[in-house]
Amino acid sequence: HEGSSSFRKELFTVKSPNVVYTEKEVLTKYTYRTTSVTRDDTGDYTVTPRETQYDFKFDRNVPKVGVMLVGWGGNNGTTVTAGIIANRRGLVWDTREGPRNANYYGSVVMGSTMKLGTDAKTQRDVNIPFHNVLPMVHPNDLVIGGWDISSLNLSDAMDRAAVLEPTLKMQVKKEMATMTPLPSIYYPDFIASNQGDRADNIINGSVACMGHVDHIRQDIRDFKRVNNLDKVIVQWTANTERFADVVAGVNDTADNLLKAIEEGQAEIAPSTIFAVACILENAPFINGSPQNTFVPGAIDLAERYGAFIGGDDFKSGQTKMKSALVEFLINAGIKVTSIASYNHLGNNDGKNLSEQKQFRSKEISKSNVVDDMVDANNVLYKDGEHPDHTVVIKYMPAVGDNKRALDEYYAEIFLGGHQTISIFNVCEDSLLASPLIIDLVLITEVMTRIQWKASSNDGSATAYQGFHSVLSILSYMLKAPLTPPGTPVVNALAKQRAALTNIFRACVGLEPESDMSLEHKLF
Ligand code: NAI
Ligand code: DG6
Repeated sequence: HEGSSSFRKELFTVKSPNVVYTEKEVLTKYTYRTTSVTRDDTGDYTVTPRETQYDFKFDRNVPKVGVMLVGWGGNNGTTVTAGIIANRRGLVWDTREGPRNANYYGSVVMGSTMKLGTDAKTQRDVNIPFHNVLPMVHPNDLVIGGWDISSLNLSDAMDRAAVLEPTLKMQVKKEMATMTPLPSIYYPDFIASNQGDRADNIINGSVACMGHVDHIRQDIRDFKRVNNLDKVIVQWTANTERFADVVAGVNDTADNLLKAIEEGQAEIAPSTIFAVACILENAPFINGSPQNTFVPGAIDLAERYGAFIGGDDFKSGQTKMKSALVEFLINAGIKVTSIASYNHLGNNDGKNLSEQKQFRSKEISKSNVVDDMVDANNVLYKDGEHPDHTVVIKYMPAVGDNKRALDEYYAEIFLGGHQTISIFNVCEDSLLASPLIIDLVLITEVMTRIQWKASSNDGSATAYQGFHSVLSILSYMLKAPLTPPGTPVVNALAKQRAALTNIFRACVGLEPESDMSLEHKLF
């Protein structure tokens, strides 16, 4: 079992005139190389390689971080909490297949590696754990808290979720019984009516008001103070809400949104109230559900305060496979013509999604996930052409958290032939989502420690600043990635991972990962 302290040590130092280490920071001069393309009236392209110089400043000190989950008492909330406790204590438990021990499988940060470079002697790849590229918070060190409209303590809520083995639950029960979610805001119009019977832990009032924003802000402040934290990151892992209507004068700008909250407008969702509270409190806020929490006014507000936001909707199973498989098929020159995705599940998420408006939010976030891959291939697809794509979700209580996802990919191959690929994916949904919750926290936290400025050759001083408020770097973990207004959405999984990897590398002055391997080809 790996202790958390090792995460605070750096595994390597970079020897380069462009990289300077101080006690507190890594200062890097970085050349960002791109390719600029113009097209003239005759349709001919002119291609120009470009270089932009940036300075990056990375804070090496790993802070003490708290995570507050909205929907803490749900399946994801209880599973991720039990998982962190199990890892922290190095627990081992019996199953019918033998003993199992705590791990962080399914987390990119904790379970995957990155190629650092090539061994100077053997010319073989040197791979290191992802979490060792930059000094990061260890998930075992996270302090967890949060809110839920259900008052069950985390131990009883974990039993209700019915995800974990009894032999594991037994060992974390006592600690989890001491954890009780804070009361939350509940506007019944936004989640399914079938959730009403668990809403016994609520702050007064059933429409938006500034009192609710202030209440949540105070909760964050108290949590930070009581636990002596440097930073708090908040994630929405509560029920999927219906989409909010985007209405001019109500939620279209930051000022209108704040005014609408003051006036008690009925079209402001609880998740947007949490987002506003976090932005004002400068606590990064990530939306793990599909609804449009980040109405234009919320994004505008985040930009105004330079606060970090990210979303939407954890990408755990079916969509992750889809964004890898479709990218592969289309890049292999195979024309995907239809995708049929069926799900059935029996947990409380499935129950909530059994009502039309909440299902619709999920249908939207699951449906737009191959657009960029299709648009990128103008050999296979004409302008505006798109594969047929359907998404079905059914509530089947008997299967509990063991979600079934059945997918059929139908494609056109050489000379009018067809290829049909069927996938049947079964696993506990919350065991897939929990590591994503951890990754989102750890990566977001790193982003709070990176500063950049455009390098100036003329000696004029520009100030360091943070990344854009909308953290599109989190796209790998999210189904419907939120991007800075006007910028493209990338769903292709390999590209999302490359962005993550290469931004981390840039912070310590390393070139993007290259798979050219010329050292094995030119001799
Ligand atoms: P869940 O239904 O077990 O948990 C949601 C919790 O949120 C419940 O305990 C509920 O009482 C609470 N809640 C509802 N409204 C609230 C509010 N206004 N404030 C505070 N708490 C509130 O659902 P689960 O399985 O944990 O999923 C959570 C969310 O994550 C859902 O929206 C789901 O669609 C989304 N998601 C889950 C994935 C997975 O693989 N498990 C993947 C992608 C998204
Ligand atoms: C039904 O699909 C339930 C949903 O909450 C999903 O399980 C969840 O959004 C994960 O979706 P995906 O497509 O990433 O497996």
